Amino acid sequence: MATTLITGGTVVSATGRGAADLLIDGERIVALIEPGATVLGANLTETVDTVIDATGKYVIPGGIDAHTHMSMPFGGTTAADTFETGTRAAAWGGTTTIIDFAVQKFGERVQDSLQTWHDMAAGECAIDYSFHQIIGDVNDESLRAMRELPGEGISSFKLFMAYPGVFYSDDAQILRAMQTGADTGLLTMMHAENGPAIDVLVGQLLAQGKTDPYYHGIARAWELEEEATHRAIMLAKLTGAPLYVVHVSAKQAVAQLAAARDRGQNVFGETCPQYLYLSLEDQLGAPGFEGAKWVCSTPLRSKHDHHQDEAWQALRTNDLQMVSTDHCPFCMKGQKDMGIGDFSKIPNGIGSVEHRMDLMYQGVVDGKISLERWVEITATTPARMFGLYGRKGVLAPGADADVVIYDPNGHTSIGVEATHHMNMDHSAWEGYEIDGHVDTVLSRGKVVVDDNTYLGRKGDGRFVRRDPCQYLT
Ligand code: DUC
Ligand code: ZN
Ligand code: ZN
Repeated sequence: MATTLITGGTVVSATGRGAADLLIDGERIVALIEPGATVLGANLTETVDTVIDATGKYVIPGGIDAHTHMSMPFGGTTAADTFETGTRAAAWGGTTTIIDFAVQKFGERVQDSLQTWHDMAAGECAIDYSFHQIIGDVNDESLRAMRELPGEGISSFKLFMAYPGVFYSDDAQILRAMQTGADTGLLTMMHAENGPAIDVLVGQLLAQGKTDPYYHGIARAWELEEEATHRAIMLAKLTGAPLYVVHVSAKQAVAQLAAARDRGQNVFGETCPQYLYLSLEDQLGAPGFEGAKWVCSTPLRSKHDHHQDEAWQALRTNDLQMVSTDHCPFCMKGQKDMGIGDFSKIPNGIGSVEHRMDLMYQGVVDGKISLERWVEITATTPARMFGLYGRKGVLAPGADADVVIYDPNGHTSIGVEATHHMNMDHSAWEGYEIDGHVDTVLSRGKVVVDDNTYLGRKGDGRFVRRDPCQYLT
């Protein structure tokens, strides 16, 4: 097995930082050692196969993006990144594991949908991957099938309170699925927006001739995110189901989660970079049809209501526990443009899988979160939350050697112009400048990105079976 020593860097974990060398044997980390240590009288730098100099740089666990949608059929089209292109872009950006969503469509068997996602991803991925299971048709058979998921290495499932006629579950279905989830040791993930009420508002806005992308954000009012979040929390309380609310954007939804946590309930929330940086007015309200680039659900919120500040604050106080991307990219040409003249036909989704680590690092530079919290919300908590900890999310003996060497003195320009690697004809982040740079990325001991050169291969990434989720209160 080849040995690698990452030397001279500052190793950063969720709890601290310090000078240490990282010794890797094959796919695993074997030791964190004092810089310049000797083993059996020999200097390690002379005995290992490869030495990587990380002087002046941070050495962190590879990022885990726990919310992606590669090749997802949605909104009359299919998300533009495949497992091949999307995981390659993720690797470029310092993410070494994704957890994507297998989608059970209405009328489909859960097992068949999971197999479909395995077939789509197998042999295609540049980095390791796992799946959550979307239950899009809660019925007796799918509830039975949910009981098989832990045996398949799947420890979480997702329901939608939005998208009536597509993925939507009503309250009775949610209650039953949560009961089964609680009983089976599965974490319930929830898209919390009141879909039927949104559909009424969409119809009314369109009837008034309000067809621009901006009105996507008006129809999906924060009240309908707050209400659904509250309802999900109450149903979870009743059933004893731990609850994880995805893509939280409204400060009022954050407050619902915080209040439930204060009462001692096992509820958690993720937010996404778009809700920390972008707004209803500046992006969704861009001139003409431009705003379509930022149509996603939950939607971007008003910059006048301090949702962004509250989300950063919640990340600091652990009222929100982690940051994923909800990576679901659609091109403007041939996909987003289906909604010219009717915002409700714009496929919902933003592509960010490549930029999450950088965008969150900018939060460190800007004084919004600490360096340690950066590691925690992008790697360590996702690993714990979703049953990967020990193997992923930590630099410790026995863990997979998924490692990012991050250069705080480097610089990253984001956008199509700067040649991003996602399969998109635009970037939701065009022009963003980051005061840091992903320098080197190792996936299970193999260097996949080295100083702006991609060295990975499709098929290097493996499916990772997950343990039960670890609920952090
Ligand atoms: N929201 C999105 O923006 N895209 C995918 C699905 C979702 O809920
Ligand atoms: Zn969603
Ligand atoms: Zn999603």
